[in-house]
Amino acid sequence: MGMDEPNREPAGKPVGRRVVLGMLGLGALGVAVGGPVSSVIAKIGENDPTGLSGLLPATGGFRYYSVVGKDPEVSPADYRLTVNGLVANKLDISFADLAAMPQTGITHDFQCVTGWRVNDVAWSGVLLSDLLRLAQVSPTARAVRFTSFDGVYTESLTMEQAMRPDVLVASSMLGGPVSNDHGGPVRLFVAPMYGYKSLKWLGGIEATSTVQPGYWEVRGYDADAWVGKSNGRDDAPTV
Ligand SMILES: Nc1nc2c(c(=O)[nH]1)N[C@H]1C(S)=C(S)[C@@H](COP(=O)(O)O)O[C@H]1N2
Ligand SMILES: [Mo]
Repeated sequence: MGMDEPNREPAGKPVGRRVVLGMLGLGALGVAVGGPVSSVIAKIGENDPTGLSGLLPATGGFRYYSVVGKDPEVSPADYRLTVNGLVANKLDISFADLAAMPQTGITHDFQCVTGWRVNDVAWSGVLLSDLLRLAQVSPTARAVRFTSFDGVYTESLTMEQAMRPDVLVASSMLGGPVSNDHGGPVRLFVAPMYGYKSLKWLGGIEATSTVQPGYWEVRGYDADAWVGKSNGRDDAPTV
């Protein structure tokens, strides 16, 4: 495994799934659910009021999270992204359309609110602000809602946050295409905020009049997920 290659957590590591689930007291649940261990950990870890998820073994790499049992699979050839809501020019664009737009690269740490962090991850893609400009967002739109083609996960940003130059509709990460596990072919990357803002398997962008709280936000996490400034669980440097 190369240095840049993400580790699937926890498979293939010396500390295996039984130990990890055991640490969380969830061995039986893991068996009963029968789903991917990563999604079990994601559910527990993100909802973990005890902080026990901080005891998960560090791998120095990403942990793959999905709140649904199975990763959705869409090839670049079949990929569509819609931009609609309070816009004058609705978009329904392909992977090739995105690739033909100006690309921006950002190298930035990626940090989950549960504590794991990957330093200096290379990302690239289209600025969200470019897409919103292309769609001619109405002045009445004060926020943006994102939907995943996993059918469940959602996220949101204020319009001001969405227009930042460090928010990407990313088609590349870690020096290659965004893998299916990481939310490919296209995911969001919200550099200054915790990982839960970086919605995977991006399918829809909707300009809305107000912030519509996303999947984790209706479950208690801050919509303003600035790393180091929200949730009171992190001492990382402020971006
Ligand atoms: N569709 C979708 N996007 C998602 C999630 C998810 O469960 N489903 N988890 C979020 C969380 S909490 C984090 S930390 C990152 C993890 O990204 P990774 O799976 O590429 O490591 O994805 C975010 N985006
Ligand atoms: Mo996360």
